[in-house]
Amino acid sequence: MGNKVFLVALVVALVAAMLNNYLRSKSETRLIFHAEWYDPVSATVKKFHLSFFPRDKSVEMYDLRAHRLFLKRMVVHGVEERDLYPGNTVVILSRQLKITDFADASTRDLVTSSRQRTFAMIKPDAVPRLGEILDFIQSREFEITQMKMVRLNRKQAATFYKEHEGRPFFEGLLEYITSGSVVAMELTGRDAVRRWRRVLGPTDSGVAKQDAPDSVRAVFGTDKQANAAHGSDSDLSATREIEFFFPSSKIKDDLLPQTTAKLTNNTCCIIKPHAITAGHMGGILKAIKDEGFEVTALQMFRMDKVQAEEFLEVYKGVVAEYPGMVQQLMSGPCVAMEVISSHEDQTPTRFRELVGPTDPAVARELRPNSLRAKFGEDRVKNALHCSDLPEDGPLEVEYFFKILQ
Ligand code: 3AN
Repeated sequence: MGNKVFLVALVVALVAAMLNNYLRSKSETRLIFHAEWYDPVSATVKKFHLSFFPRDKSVEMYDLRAHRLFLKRMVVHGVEERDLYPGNTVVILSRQLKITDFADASTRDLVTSSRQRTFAMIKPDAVPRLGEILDFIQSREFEITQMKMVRLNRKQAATFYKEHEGRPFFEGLLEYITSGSVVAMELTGRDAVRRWRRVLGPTDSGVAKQDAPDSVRAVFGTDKQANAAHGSDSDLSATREIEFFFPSSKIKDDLLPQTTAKLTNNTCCIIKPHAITAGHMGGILKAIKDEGFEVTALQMFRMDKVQAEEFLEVYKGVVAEYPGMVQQLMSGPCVAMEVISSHEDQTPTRFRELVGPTDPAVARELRPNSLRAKFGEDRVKNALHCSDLPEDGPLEVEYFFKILQ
């Protein structure tokens, strides 16, 4: 009798657990994307359905050609919901997967509503305070998904501001916006167009100081013209303006705003993906400026495995962390910069000192004020790469700002 009761109870418990699991899996959010991976061994592009389960941040991959499960649901370190959108790449078990599309309508709705894009431009008067502005942007929960320092010529500026042609301030606006470097950015987030306009504040910085003292234009701007930053006024303008600075297909060179890299007497510095994700970009730029260096070119890149290996090739077989360094560099967006200073040919050596020892733990002991001491985690996630030898600087800057352009 006792055995019977026990058996019935066991069966009931099992059924209840199965039902619970079934109901949970039914109601659980699953984001599903089309993704591709180039398999160097078979020299073919493999196509997958990539699923992501926000509840436990696990992923699953289904091979679309072989019609079989390729990767059983598991938690993969470093893959976050915010990384999953068409056009981006994610690294799963050392494979760099390119997300090509949404695989169902609910994923499209969920992702597009939380990932609206807008265009922001930091104007010449505010570029010297870029670090502070990046902190401001990140603290307002915008993700910087593209970024490039450029200098507009008259024709490009007139095209960008064509809706203001004929207005009394048009000539002055062109003169001002072409007077120095600007930093163009794509910002992504929920309700990004409207929120960025609100964070910017009124057009006139004088009015902003009165009416919206916490806004970008109040804090960083001066007047109606030198008002620190621009923001798209609608979804349509955002698309046009993003395409103007970050074209999705090749356009005529004279229409594309050019990089500001000087290419000589410089050194190269890269902010690594982990430091960007951790929100250190602003802090790093502020520290570089405070120590008397100037960032004369800057651009966000997404490096693939071939590019990361090529760029880090000198460390192959020399540094034990080489494979980890490659993985880190291709794990998300990085920001490459050209750095100069008044020390001319001593810039690379002095900048290396500011960056500090390779190992952040050593840096914290020996050079607590160095950038790696402040922003690094370990020998691979050490926040920054910088040119080793003075002669490497111009070559590395050229790699990013000429070859990869
Ligand atoms: P917003 O950038 O706030 O949308 P718009 O689109 O009216 O303002 O003007 C575009 C840019 O033209 C402004 N950001 C500002 O730099 C410049 N501007 C607008 N109005 C004036 C003005 N009255 N005097 C000088 N510059 C102006």
